[in-house]
Amino acid sequence: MIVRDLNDARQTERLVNADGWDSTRLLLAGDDMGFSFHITRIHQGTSHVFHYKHHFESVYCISGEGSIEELDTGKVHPIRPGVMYALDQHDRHRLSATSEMVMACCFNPPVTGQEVHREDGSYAPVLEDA
Ligand code: 9YT
Repeated sequence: MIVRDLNDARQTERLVNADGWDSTRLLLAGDDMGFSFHITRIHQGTSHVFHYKHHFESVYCISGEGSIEELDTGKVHPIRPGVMYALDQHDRHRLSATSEMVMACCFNPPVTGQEVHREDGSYAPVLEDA
Protein backbone atom coordinates (compact mmCIF):
# COMPACT_ATOMS: atom_id res chain seq x y z
CA MET A 1 0.00 0.00 0.00
CA ILE A 2 1.11 3.51 -0.76
CA VAL A 3 0.08 6.34 1.59
CA ARG A 4 1.22 9.90 0.96
CA ASP A 5 0.24 13.23 2.45
CA LEU A 6 -0.21 16.15 0.04
CA ASN A 7 1.30 18.63 2.49
CA ASP A 8 4.40 16.46 2.91
CA ALA A 9 4.68 15.88 -0.84
CA ARG A 10 4.59 19.64 -1.44
CA GLN A 11 7.88 19.91 0.50
CA THR A 12 9.62 17.61 -2.01
CA GLU A 13 10.45 17.45 -5.70
CA ARG A 14 6.95 16.02 -6.22
CA LEU A 15 5.81 19.66 -6.35
CA VAL A 16 6.38 20.95 -9.88
CA ASN A 17 5.99 24.70 -10.44
CA ALA A 18 5.16 26.15 -13.82
CA ASP A 19 3.96 29.49 -15.14
CA GLY A 20 0.46 29.97 -13.69
CA TRP A 21 0.04 26.52 -12.19
CA ASP A 22 1.66 23.94 -9.98
CA SER A 23 1.21 20.21 -9.66
CA THR A 24 2.03 17.81 -6.86
CA ARG A 25 2.55 14.35 -8.29
CA LEU A 26 1.26 11.98 -5.60
CA LEU A 27 1.58 8.92 -7.82
CA LEU A 28 4.06 8.59 -10.66
CA ALA A 29 5.02 6.02 -13.27
CA GLY A 30 7.54 4.51 -10.85
CA ASP A 31 4.69 3.51 -8.54
CA ASP A 32 3.52 1.00 -11.20
CA MET A 33 -0.17 1.80 -10.89
CA GLY A 34 -0.74 2.33 -14.62
CA PHE A 35 -1.70 5.97 -14.07
CA SER A 36 -0.35 9.01 -12.28
CA PHE A 37 -2.34 11.09 -9.81
CA HIS A 38 -1.72 14.78 -9.22
CA ILE A 39 -3.19 17.67 -7.30
CA THR A 40 -2.95 20.75 -9.49
CA ARG A 41 -3.54 24.39 -8.62
CA ILE A 42 -4.39 26.71 -11.50
CA HIS A 43 -3.64 30.22 -10.32
CA GLN A 44 -6.34 32.87 -10.30
CA GLY A 45 -6.64 34.86 -13.51
CA THR A 46 -4.48 32.55 -15.61
CA SER A 47 -5.37 30.82 -18.85
CA HIS A 48 -3.54 27.88 -20.43
CA VAL A 49 -3.67 26.03 -23.73
CA PHE A 50 -2.90 22.35 -23.19
CA HIS A 51 -2.88 19.48 -25.64
CA TYR A 52 -2.00 16.09 -24.21
CA LYS A 53 -1.34 14.37 -27.52
CA HIS A 54 0.29 11.38 -25.88
CA HIS A 55 -1.80 11.03 -22.72
CA PHE A 56 -5.38 10.72 -21.55
CA GLU A 57 -6.26 12.96 -18.62
CA SER A 58 -9.26 13.19 -16.35
CA VAL A 59 -9.67 16.14 -14.01
CA TYR A 60 -12.00 16.67 -11.04
CA CYS A 61 -12.47 20.19 -9.63
CA ILE A 62 -12.21 20.23 -5.83
CA SER A 63 -12.41 24.00 -5.38
CA GLY A 64 -12.33 27.23 -7.34
CA GLU A 65 -14.05 28.26 -10.54
CA GLY A 66 -13.22 28.76 -14.17
CA SER A 67 -13.86 27.25 -17.57
CA ILE A 68 -12.57 24.84 -20.17
CA GLU A 69 -12.87 25.60 -23.86
CA GLU A 70 -12.75 22.87 -26.50
CA LEU A 71 -10.49 24.53 -29.05
CA ASP A 72 -11.72 22.41 -31.98
CA THR A 73 -15.33 23.56 -31.53
CA GLY A 74 -15.19 26.70 -29.38
CA LYS A 75 -17.53 25.07 -26.86
CA VAL A 76 -16.98 26.41 -23.32
CA HIS A 77 -17.85 24.47 -20.16
CA PRO A 78 -17.95 26.08 -16.73
CA ILE A 79 -15.72 24.44 -14.14
CA ARG A 80 -16.77 24.49 -10.50
CA PRO A 81 -16.43 22.09 -7.56
CA GLY A 82 -17.89 18.70 -8.45
CA VAL A 83 -17.29 18.98 -12.20
CA MET A 84 -15.11 16.37 -13.94
CA TYR A 85 -13.79 16.49 -17.48
CA ALA A 86 -11.98 13.75 -19.37
CA LEU A 87 -9.80 14.39 -22.41
CA ASP A 88 -10.75 11.14 -24.09
CA GLN A 89 -9.98 12.50 -27.59
CA HIS A 90 -6.64 14.10 -26.62
CA ASP A 91 -8.66 17.30 -26.89
CA ARG A 92 -6.79 20.56 -27.34
CA HIS A 93 -8.25 22.93 -24.78
CA ARG A 94 -7.94 26.22 -22.94
CA LEU A 95 -8.26 26.10 -19.16
CA SER A 96 -9.01 29.42 -17.44
CA ALA A 97 -9.28 30.14 -13.73
CA THR A 98 -11.42 33.01 -12.45
CA SER A 99 -10.41 31.96 -8.93
CA GLU A 100 -7.66 29.55 -7.96
CA MET A 101 -8.80 26.07 -8.98
CA VAL A 102 -7.63 22.99 -7.10
CA MET A 103 -8.00 19.91 -9.25
CA ALA A 104 -7.32 16.19 -8.92
CA CYS A 105 -5.86 14.82 -12.17
CA CYS A 106 -5.15 11.32 -13.47
CA PHE A 107 -2.86 10.67 -16.43
CA ASN A 108 -2.66 7.53 -18.52
CA PRO A 109 0.08 6.64 -19.30
CA PRO A 110 1.47 7.93 -16.03
CA VAL A 111 3.86 10.86 -16.08
CA THR A 112 7.33 10.06 -14.87
CA GLY A 113 8.17 13.09 -12.74
CA GLN A 114 9.06 16.57 -13.77
CA GLU A 115 7.02 17.03 -16.95
CA VAL A 116 5.92 20.51 -17.89
CA HIS A 117 4.22 21.42 -21.13
CA ARG A 118 6.19 21.65 -24.34
CA GLU A 119 5.68 24.42 -26.89
CA ASP A 120 2.73 22.55 -28.43
CA GLY A 121 0.97 22.10 -25.06
CA SER A 122 1.81 18.40 -24.76
CA TYR A 123 3.89 16.31 -22.41
CA ALA A 124 6.53 14.09 -24.00
CA PRO A 125 5.41 10.56 -24.83
CA VAL A 126 6.50 7.70 -22.64
CA LEU A 127 9.38 6.00 -24.41
CA GLU A 128 8.81 2.35 -25.11
CA ASP A 129 11.46 -0.07 -23.89
CA ALA A 130 13.84 -0.98 -26.72
C1 9YT B 1 -5.63 20.47 -15.18
C2 9YT B 1 -4.34 20.51 -15.90
O1 9YT B 1 -4.19 20.04 -17.00
N1 9YT B 1 -3.37 21.13 -15.24
C3 9YT B 1 -2.05 21.24 -15.77
C4 9YT B 1 -1.08 20.40 -15.01
C5 9YT B 1 -1.33 18.93 -15.15
N2 9YT B 1 -2.64 18.54 -14.84
C6 9YT B 1 -0.38 18.18 -14.23
O2 9YT B 1 0.74 17.91 -14.65
O3 9YT B 1 -0.78 17.91 -13.11
